[in-house]
Amino acid sequence: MQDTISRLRDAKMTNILRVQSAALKAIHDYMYERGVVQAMPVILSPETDPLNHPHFDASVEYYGQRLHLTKSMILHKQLSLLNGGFDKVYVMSPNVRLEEGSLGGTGRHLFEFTQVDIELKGRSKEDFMELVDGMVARVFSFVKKECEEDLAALDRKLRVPATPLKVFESEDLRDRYGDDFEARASRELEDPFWVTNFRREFYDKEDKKRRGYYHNYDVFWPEGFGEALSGGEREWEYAEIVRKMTERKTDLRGYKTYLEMARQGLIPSTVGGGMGIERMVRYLTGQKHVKDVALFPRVPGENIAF
Ligand code: ASN
Repeated sequence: MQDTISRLRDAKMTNILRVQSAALKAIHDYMYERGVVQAMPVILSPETDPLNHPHFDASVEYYGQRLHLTKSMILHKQLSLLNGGFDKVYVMSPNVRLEEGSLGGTGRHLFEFTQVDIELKGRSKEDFMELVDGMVARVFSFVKKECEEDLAALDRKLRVPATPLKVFESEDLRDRYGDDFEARASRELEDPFWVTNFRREFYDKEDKKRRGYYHNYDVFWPEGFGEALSGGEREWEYAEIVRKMTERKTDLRGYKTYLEMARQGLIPSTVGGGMGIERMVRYLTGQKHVKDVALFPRVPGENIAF
């Protein structure tokens, strides 16, 4: 309990929360100006992101229905764009991912966190990158201007990144830095940067003519802070979705409505991604671990005090 009390009383937490407030205001203002409508988060659903890596189940039974805590709102983002009246959406989305305890020490993982999750209909990955570059520049310049004293108290010198952010192919970085290219490039480059083409979830688009090439991407923070955002152009064709779910051993029975919509050709062609808020605030404030920017941190493998 003592740890919780010290955390809640820590003067540093004031500076961090002020930076976070400024960053969130900058994001909301920017989205509003760019005509991206805000949807509210869902927390329990019969269908959610399968997450193609090991984790524990987080679901409850309610009146005979199995409901999953949201791992990401990717499927909901896609379906929200069925509405013909808007073509850009974002959500401040809480995610619960019961990760294995081995991730507790990465500095980047909480098993409950928030991402600003964005999706655009009928746009390309270049359009999405342009939108996110603008968001990053806006957040950094606003925080730098508004939170001068907080940054000084945290001994943090913030550099407003030069945009457009650089874009690298993952294969090129692998050639240059080896298999550990994400961590090494994040340590060596000065500004946040994009990396394209990762084999990931079924919903990230794989090139039909060039199998094994994915039209997706991550953004990385520099100074070794690592992954900031991931996303991609999306699969929307039924046959591709089923093929990729099967390849990833995803249980199709968990995706009844989504698959039926895909079968009827209703999934719109979209592009998007999500940026972790705690990771962004960790970088803005220069903290060691994402738990240092959370009032009530949930670290993989650790007991929660409150
Ligand atoms: N938000 C991510 C995306 O849009 C998905 C995720 O967090 N797993 O691709």
